[in-house]
Amino acid sequence: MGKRVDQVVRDIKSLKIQGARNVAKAGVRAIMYSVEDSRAKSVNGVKADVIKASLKLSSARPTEPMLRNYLDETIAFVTSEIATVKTRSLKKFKESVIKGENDYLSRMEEDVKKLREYGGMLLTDGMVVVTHCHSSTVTGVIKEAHRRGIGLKVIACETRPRYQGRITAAELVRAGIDTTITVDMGVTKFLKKADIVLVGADAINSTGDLINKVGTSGLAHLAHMHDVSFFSCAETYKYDPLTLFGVKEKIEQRSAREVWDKPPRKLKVSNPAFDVTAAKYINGYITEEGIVSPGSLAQIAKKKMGE
Ligand code: RUB
Repeated sequence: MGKRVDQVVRDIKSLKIQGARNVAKAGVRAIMYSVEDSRAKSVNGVKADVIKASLKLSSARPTEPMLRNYLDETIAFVTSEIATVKTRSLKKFKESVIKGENDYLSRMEEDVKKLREYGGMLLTDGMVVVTHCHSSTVTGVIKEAHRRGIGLKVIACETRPRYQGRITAAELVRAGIDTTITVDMGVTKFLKKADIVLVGADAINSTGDLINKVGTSGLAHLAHMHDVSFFSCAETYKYDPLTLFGVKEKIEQRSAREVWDKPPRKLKVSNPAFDVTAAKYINGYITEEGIVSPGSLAQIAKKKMGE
């Protein structure tokens, strides 16, 4: 299947590629590598390589439905191409799969552009915005508002144990935005004067609960306590259709070494990558289809993805 796909899988596992959108984009590009690097001599052979790549990619991080949704569309597309265009050459078939993947990447860009505009509607001059971890969607919304001349103060939680909050803080301060980084629990003090919390999303379930970086749910509770609005910036592809059938979103447990490289013997270390924020603590999802309530997200996503 090729070394390039394996490299992407390693980079996703090690968090060299992090954040659901970046993971999904890298996965879509990896499918193109699987087609380009395939040595198969038939369209069905290429399809088998695409399926192999897709299985490896989707298991790289279990809590990433956006990647899985695009991989599922890929398999459906490849299957229907084979079924409908039987006489086409191998070269043409490969070109059409690669074009399909490029179309997905363009769609992702169009969607996030719309989402940033909707997000901007919630932000006004002088607001204090709290965020957690690194979400490219959230930083995109904030930077777009800043570009339009809206002055914001951002508080970024550092996000133990992998410190993705530093990526957020560095990106925003480089963009010229007034940014403060705080140790995770230090955020309590800032919530007293915050106007809004904006976080990303790894997954959204059928009842509108949010699965995002561990610490998000605590932040939502604090926001609720201080009467601060809490929104998640998420393309509808973050919705996990399997949750409609009662499948629970699997929360990835990461290595204990990320928390403590040489812990005392017999110490138990818990390192979940994500947690679940109940829909009742979420004012809304900022999506490419508009700002929607947690209760309506699944319906809107289903319409977009097709039943
Ligand atoms: C990243 C994280 C982000 C979401 C959304 O966790 O929880 O909030 O993935 O990101 P990790 P985006 O660093 O473990 O991947 O908005 O870029 O999709």
